[in-house]
Amino acid sequence: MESLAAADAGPPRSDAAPNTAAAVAQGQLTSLKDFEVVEVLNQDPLNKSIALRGRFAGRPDDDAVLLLARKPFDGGDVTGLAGPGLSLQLDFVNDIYSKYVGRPPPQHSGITVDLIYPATAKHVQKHREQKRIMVTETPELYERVVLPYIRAIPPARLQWVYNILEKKKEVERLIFEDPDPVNGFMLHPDLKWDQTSPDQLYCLALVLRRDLACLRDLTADHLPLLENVRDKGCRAIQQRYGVPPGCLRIFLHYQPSYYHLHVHFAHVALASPGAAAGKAVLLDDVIDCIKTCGSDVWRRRTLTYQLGEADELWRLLGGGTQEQQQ
Ligand code: G7M
Repeated sequence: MESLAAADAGPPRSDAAPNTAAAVAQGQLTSLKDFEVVEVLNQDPLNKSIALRGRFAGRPDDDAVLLLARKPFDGGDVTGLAGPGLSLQLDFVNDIYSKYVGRPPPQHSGITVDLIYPATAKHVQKHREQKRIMVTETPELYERVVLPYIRAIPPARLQWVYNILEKKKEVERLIFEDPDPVNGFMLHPDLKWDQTSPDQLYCLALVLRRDLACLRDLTADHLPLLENVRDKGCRAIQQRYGVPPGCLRIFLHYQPSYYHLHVHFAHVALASPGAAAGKAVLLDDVIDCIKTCGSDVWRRRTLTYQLGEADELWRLLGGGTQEQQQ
């Protein structure tokens, strides 16, 4: 789809470019008046979200990815929502059943807006609707194809991680920190969570050490690290948000998007696609597997997981071949 907003946008304003870029970098964007939608990348009616590709006026070469999602309801504040502030327009009545379109008061009508700018082709691909396939990665495929792929990823992709670890960004969002250089980690709310309702809780633990890329690197040497992240992460979440360990789904992604070891803590009630089989591996299973099957089990195992068709790994792993064999 070309230029959804182009009709109203008028010619690009030459003064907008530097201001917009600086405002985005400094987190001072107050509206999207200079933003032009170029493409709807994906829509998810279930999660009430949409992913858009667009450009800012005066910056025709820089893509932006904009993720819009309706905020979940806050069950603690129902009187403010289902009260006089909610205006109703009838859709239909049938016997005892009726349906309306409701316009909530301003404090209940927010959406979350995630912006990636400037976005790389990888970001655009990641958020574009695509066919998913399952691939089976043998240890041999890992050594020959996946490991070289991981090693070739430019370090700049991890800049946001290093910004957190060096306390240059998200400092005020820090939930917990264990500064131990070997077993330490930092715990923050994940980008995906706006911290409004604890039953949508989603936190991310980033390990401090920089020599572990993903699940395949984990051995018995890392059991103290993994158990430390689990135990202290759970405790910190319970203290801060009142969510007990039994309500947490704690997992790693394989494949992850970012190859610096990190652990997801998500409320068990959250039906997130990232928690699906073929993507999430429970931290307790990672630990138990090492204990019961041996230190190098994650190097020796064949792992089956989902990939998007647009993912470079899919092509490198012989995209289509495995699918045709089914
Ligand atoms: O798939 P993978 O395991 O690599 O997931 C990475 C996680 O990092 C996702 O859940 C993202 O939502 C989260 N994330 C990504 N970025 C760029 C940021 C960020 O800048 N800050 C925080 N707090 N989380 C992020």
